[in-house]
Amino acid sequence: MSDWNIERAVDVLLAREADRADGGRITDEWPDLDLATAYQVQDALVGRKQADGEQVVGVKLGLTSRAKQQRMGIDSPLTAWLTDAMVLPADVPVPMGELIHPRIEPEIVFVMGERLAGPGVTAATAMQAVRSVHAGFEVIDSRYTDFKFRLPDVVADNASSSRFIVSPTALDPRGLDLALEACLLSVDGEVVDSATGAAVQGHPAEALALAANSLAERGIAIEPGWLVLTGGLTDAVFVEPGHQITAEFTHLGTVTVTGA
Ligand code: OOG
Ligand code: MG
Repeated sequence: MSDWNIERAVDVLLAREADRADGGRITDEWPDLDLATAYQVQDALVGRKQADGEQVVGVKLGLTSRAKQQRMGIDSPLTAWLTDAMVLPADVPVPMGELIHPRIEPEIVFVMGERLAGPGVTAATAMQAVRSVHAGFEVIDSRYTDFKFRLPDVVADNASSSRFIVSPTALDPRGLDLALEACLLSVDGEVVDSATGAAVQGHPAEALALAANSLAERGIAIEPGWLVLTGGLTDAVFVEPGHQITAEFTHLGTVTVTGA
C-alpha cells in the first residue's frame, strides 16, 4: 500500500518549488500513480495557487515536438496550466535566485479570441478561434532532480511550468504559414538550435487542436483571452547568469532574455 495521495503529492511539489529544492520521482514511491490521477494532482496544485490569489491565464502544451520528446524520453504530449504569477515581462531577466535549474525553450504562442471546446476540434477550427500569434519563451524548472521523470510525474508537476515570456508583437495567424515559420535559437549571439513551426505536431494549430481535445476529456474549454503555449520547438537550453538567449523568428519577431 502506498501512503501517497493527491494532497500529499501537491504538498511535496509546492514545497519543492517554494524551497527551490528538487527531489526524486513520485512514481518511484507511488508506482500506481496513473495519468488520470496525475492530472487530478495538477488541477489540485493549480487550485492551491488560485487559493493563494493566482489567476489562470491559459494553458500550455508540453512534449509536442520530437526534439522535446527525445530529450525527455517521453513521446506523449501533455497539457498544463499557466497563471499570472508565471508571466515574465519582456526585458525582465530570468530570476535565477527564485528558481531551481531553469531551462528555456522557444515557443509559438496563441492568444485566443473565441472559446474553443473539444471534442472534434481540427487545426482549421482551432485557427478560427485564435486572435493573435506571438513569439515566446517558456522557462521550465522541473521539481524533479535532473528533469528525470515519467509521464505521470511531469503531468502532476504542472509540466515543469515556471515562467513564460510572450512578445508584445501580435500578428494575425491567418496571414502566415506557421508550419514554415522559422526560429533560430542563440546563446550569446551563437546559433545553438533551429526549427520551424512544423516541429510542433506538424503545425502549431494542430497542437492547439490537440490541447482543446485533450482538455475536453476533463470537461475543460479554452476560454477567450487565454494564452496557449504550443510547446518547445527545439530542445531547451540551461539559463546561466549573464547569458543572453535569443529566439529570432521569420515573421513573429525576436525575443531576448538574460539570466540574472
Ligand atoms: C516538460 C515540459 C515540456 C514543452 O514545451 O515541451 C514543455 C519538461 O521538458 O520539463 O514545456
Ligand atoms: Mg514548454
